[in-house]
Amino acid sequence: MPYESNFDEIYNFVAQKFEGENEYLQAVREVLHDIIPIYNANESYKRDDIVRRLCFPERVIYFTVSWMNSSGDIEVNQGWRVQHNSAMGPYKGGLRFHPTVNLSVLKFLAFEQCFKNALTGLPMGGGKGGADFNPKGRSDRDIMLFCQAFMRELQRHIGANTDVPAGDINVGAREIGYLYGEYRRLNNKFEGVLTGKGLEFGGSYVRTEATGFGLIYFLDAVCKQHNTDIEGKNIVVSGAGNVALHAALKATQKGAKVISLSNSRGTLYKQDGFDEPAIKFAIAEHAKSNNILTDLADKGIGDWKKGKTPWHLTCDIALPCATQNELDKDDALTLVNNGCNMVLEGANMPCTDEAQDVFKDKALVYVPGKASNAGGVALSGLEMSQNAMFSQRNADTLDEQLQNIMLSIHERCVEEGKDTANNYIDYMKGANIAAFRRLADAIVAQGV
Ligand code: NDP
Ligand code: 2IT
Repeated sequence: MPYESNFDEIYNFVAQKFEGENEYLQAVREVLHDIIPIYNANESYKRDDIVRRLCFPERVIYFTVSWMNSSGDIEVNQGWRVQHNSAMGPYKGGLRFHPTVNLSVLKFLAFEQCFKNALTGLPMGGGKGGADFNPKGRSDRDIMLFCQAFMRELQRHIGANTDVPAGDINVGAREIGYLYGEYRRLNNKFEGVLTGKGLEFGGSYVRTEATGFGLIYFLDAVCKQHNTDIEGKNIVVSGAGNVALHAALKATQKGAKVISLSNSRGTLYKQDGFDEPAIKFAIAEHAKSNNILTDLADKGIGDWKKGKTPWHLTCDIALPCATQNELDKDDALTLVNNGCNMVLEGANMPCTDEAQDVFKDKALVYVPGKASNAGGVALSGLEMSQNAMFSQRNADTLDEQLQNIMLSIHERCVEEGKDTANNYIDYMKGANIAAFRRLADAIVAQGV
């Protein structure tokens, strides 16, 4: 029987099942509003109960990581892999090591990842994993020992055609190398089971840069759409990791002024914008340093504002690139009052629901991460196809492919999110609907 529904009915059902999983429910809410009208208008979506099914991960894997650190002490951590949906391809999504990691956080990330991956147009399902391990201040040896213990558990659940993890917060090239080495030793085979690998063992050019660069390619498209240019704009960036630094680099190369970077301890402010050498220094050193931003401040590059977030700074464009819910309603109001007119997410779900309401209310350009940060996973998809062919494409070709993917995501968002009457593009709505149609069609085609 075709099954008509509405937001309250579906949301309450999900909220009751996953009580207390606040981040997960937030991510579900942000999608449901936009996709329910599409669902109700489609007989096969209703017949197959697509929306409710999409709100449940296909599989959640939990494991304990008991490991011996380099001092000989036993440590115990919790590890997960959430395999949300595989209708479009192998589960695909990063691994996060951070003390705030819990099931709700990983479920929200896996859910978002399904929509993001659908937007790339590549054959990838969605998943996410990680552990509550805090790598900050740990020796390289401890990081290696933890990665190996984590992979000993994870390896039985993944594979090049099953589930392909990658990096996320605190999981970069070094960790992917250690994880991959352990997988290879245990399984005695080369396969593209992880992305973000080193260039010497199946990695892809441009994967490291792809999320940040892709964000700026998307920003370029947004600027064109709104008859403006990135050149000369003041940009506030939060975070000082992979995404933030590569976004800052590309924006600077395009003539914008990036006036901030930040981390969990504070903000580095540079009124006339960081120059390319400073950002390149941060990129080269950030994996080795405990606080690359205070290192820069010590070199006389910028003012270190301890304990401050960057949202009080006057800017044209804000790019939150650190973590979920880092920008709340008050921050949004401050940005708007200071003249900011575009917010593009580099991180996953960095703006709270209330912050998004402010942006919508003030008709700001607001782009959700599932669209604007999709460049990273898109390059991961290209790494998978290179691995499948035992080949390696050159950097220029891949950079061009990345630009084309970001442009096509932008186009799809505009098609589905255009509100002609009010001359406004609702990028969240556009991204949700474009992704949902692809996901829902894949699920319907494969039967219940
Ligand atoms: P990194 O580990 O390289 O950098 C994370 C940055 O965010 C650091 O500067 C870190 O500061 C800061 N940060 C982390 N947690 C917090 C917190 N609770 N409060 C304040 N600052 C925090 O991670 P990435 O750059 O890879 O990831 C950043 C965001 O981008 C995440 O939301 C991730 O999910 C998303 N993303 C990443 C992709 C990728 O390819 N890497 C792809 C798409 C999205 P500190 O060092 O002080 O902890
Ligand atoms: O959030 C994300 O898209 C990522 N962390 C990258 C996932 C991937 O598989 O490359």
